Amino acid sequence: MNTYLGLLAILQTLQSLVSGKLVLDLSDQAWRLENLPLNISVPGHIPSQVHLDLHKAGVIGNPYYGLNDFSLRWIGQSDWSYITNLKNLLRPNETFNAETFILFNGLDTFANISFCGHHVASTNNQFRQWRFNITEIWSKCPQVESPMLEVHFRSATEMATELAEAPGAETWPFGIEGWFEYPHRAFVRKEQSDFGWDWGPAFAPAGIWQKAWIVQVSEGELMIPNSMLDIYRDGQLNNLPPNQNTHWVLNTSIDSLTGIPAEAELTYRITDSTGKVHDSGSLSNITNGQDVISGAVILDQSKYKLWWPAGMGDQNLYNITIDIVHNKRKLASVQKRSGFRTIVLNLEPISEKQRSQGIAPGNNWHFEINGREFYAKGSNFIPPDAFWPRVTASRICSLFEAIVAGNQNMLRVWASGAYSPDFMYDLADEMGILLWSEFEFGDALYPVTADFLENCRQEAVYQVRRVNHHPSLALWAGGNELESLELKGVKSRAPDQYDKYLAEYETLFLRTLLPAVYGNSRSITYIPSSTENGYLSINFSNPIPIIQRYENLTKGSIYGDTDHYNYDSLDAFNLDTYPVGRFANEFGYHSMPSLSTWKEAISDEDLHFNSSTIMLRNHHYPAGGLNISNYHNSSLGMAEMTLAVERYYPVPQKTNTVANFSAWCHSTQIFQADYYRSQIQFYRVGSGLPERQLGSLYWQLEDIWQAPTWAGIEYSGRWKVLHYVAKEIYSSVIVAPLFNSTTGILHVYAVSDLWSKVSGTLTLSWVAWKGEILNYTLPTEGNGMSPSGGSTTLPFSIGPLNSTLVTSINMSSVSQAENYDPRLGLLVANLSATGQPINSNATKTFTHTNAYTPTPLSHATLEDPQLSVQYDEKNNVFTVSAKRGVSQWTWLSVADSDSDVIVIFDENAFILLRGEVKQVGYHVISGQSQGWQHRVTVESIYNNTLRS
Ligand code: BMA
Repeated sequence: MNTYLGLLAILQTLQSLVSGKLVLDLSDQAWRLENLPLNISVPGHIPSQVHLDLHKAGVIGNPYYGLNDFSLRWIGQSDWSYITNLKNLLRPNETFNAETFILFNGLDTFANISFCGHHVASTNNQFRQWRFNITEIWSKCPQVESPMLEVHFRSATEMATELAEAPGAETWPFGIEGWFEYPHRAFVRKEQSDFGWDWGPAFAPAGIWQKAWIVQVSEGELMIPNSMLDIYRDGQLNNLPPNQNTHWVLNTSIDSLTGIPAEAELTYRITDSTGKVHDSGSLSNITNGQDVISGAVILDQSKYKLWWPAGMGDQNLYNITIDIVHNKRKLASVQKRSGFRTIVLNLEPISEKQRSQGIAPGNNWHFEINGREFYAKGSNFIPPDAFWPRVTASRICSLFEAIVAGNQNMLRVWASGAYSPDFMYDLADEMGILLWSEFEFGDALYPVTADFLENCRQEAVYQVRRVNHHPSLALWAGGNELESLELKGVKSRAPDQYDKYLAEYETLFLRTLLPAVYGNSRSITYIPSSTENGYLSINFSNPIPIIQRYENLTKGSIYGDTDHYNYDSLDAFNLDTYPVGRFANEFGYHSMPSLSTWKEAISDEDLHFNSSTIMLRNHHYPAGGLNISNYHNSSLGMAEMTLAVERYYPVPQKTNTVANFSAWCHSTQIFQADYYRSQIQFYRVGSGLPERQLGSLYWQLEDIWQAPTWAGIEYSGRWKVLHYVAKEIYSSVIVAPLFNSTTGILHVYAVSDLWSKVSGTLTLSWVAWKGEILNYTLPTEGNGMSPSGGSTTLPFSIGPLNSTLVTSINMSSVSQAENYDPRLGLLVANLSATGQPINSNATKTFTHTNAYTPTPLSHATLEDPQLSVQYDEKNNVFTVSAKRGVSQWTWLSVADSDSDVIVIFDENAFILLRGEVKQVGYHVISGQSQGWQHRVTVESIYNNTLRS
């Protein structure tokens, strides 16, 4: 399916190019990549980047190996040329009166293009599609048979410095630009993390990173470089929840390289996935600006099935074909696959009705799909590779499978990487993953010269039009943490200049990007910043309808979404330190990748925790941000992980250094997962509290390379402990023990994100580390516990998309209680409930186990659970059991010798009680190693720390 999809995307692009025109795919040309001063001339490719081509030619080693992030910086700091001789290019003559164009879907970044020795153009934006008419130049070199096409790239890091140092260039207070490796990225419309980020390397690559063509269009023909399709409810306005009972509007707008005849018409044809035609006809309200033609039609809503995200219904998709017709002749045809849905980020004031339901005043900040509130469960997506041309559809497909398997329904595609390729949206459409998308601006303020703004506007218009038809597109945000970090930063660092920078911020993010969205889409919400307090007012009769709230807050009211990073691990499980808001769009802590993943990138002698190579691959600098005094202080990131492990878990003490390193890496992952679980369940409980919290997207889904980062999925595709734990805590119905350290009370909640009521029971048992269930009654508050044989069973019911407090236990009086049992280990909570999955009438049983450990494992007297694992060949599952004590963080893994095979288990990092037997399925995501199943190992945190 993956390769097929990749091909389909390319074919779809070409299809619109080919009919009736001559198209030369520049990927098929023989290219040279040259740097003559460095004496380098090797084969080049399209789409590609310099590092990839140099690696392919054997000039450099694997850029991801060891410290190549540093030693290969000369590549990003040099200029490079891609050169080819074009054969097969036709000469216009009397019978073939064609115009000739070069079309680049992406140039990274500062390119000077020449054709036949003549300058064509200079470019300065990685994210724009570049279209150049070279008809005149072509006519200027009549003798040349096979003209030379040259694309010369200037070093982006050097250009950034030049732009920043140019007379009159904008400046900002120190620290406003999040500066990781190379400075001045704000001047450059290039993937911002190419200059380094706290989770990634700084290669600053260059190249023709997207497809490119030469197109010859003869008179009367059209060539379509980009087009927009918008499906929305009649009367819908961006940012406002639409009426779900109105018909659909299909609006389209199509770009053309050559002039569209004045009387041209538009027709449409809609088929479902079986090819059945649903509807066809003509579009009305045609406007024709020659280089762009638009039209719209109302579609009967009863004819179309809705598109739903994963877990909420089917992903119904339709193929929509729009033809440009003139004098009954089809001049061009555009085909897009789309879906019928509304997705809105509701930022409206809390209504009286909501107030009467116990929701705190302020504003909403949650998503609604087809008019329904839902709990957004997910994570943040960063560029999956420092070199996009090698990101395949199958890589994305595998990540998306992990998202769906992980019970997630939304990804925030973080600003400051690159706009997602078409195949990524295609896969998301098919798999039901909502993509919160962002313009590529982040952790900086940006220039506002007329040129810069126009460059950004062009970029935004192209990208919005390119992807608007995808039902998975959930939102456009202006950039990353601009309001919450950047504007606040200016206020504290240079309060007297706040008004100036605020005005500049609004110029770009409200007056430039917002119209780019609203002018090309009625279906998608726009917010200027990923983390924000929403709007103060919205009025569509104003040219810029939104007035942002910023710090205009009323005490007791709740606004906006939150992010949360606290690297003092002492606070990790102190719920009072977590933000209370309507939606958590970022939160996290870093951890190490596994030994097998490290081995892919560093040498054996570097396999110890604080080896220089590992420390230098840790780009997480001290909490509170980077400044001159702590720049390159990588050890801090390492220390944060070490301290957290020592604080909460027994410390690995293996005598074999590599085994000990591996155990340490694993322990950092356990802390990370534990911390995220604590936050995710806290946020989910908030769905039933006054904050009416309706989303949590943790930082971050996956890795860009092998390094200590916030990721839950390693570069190799292996799941860290985090992804397994997130999968479990994102199950629809969960039990969540929340301990309030101020009051000393443990509140046990049941939470459900289903859309109808759920009822069930909760069984609570105190279990000693040796494994026996203690016959122990606890001092309780609210719902009293009625013990029977050591365990207590309590009934509960939860309303739709809500949480309910099942019981409260006063932990401060536990140790003083008369029947206190000093063997107290952990409180195990088992939930079993019945209810209806979303969009289904069937009844299903939901189960979930969670635990609360009053004493951190670092201070507990853990027992050897005597774990064993057997591969059950007949059922193709692993049978895991614990003979003795409690097994905490039970971890199945493939043997080191089988690291060629990458396996995902259906469950991992779970609790296993004494005598408990669990069957665990799996699937292989890549590689093979004969008979690996028989060598799978199982360990608990006890074994991980055991001296051996
Ligand atoms: C937030 C993100 C990223 C960053 C992450 C971890 O600031 O938006 O910019 O990588 O936290 O520090």
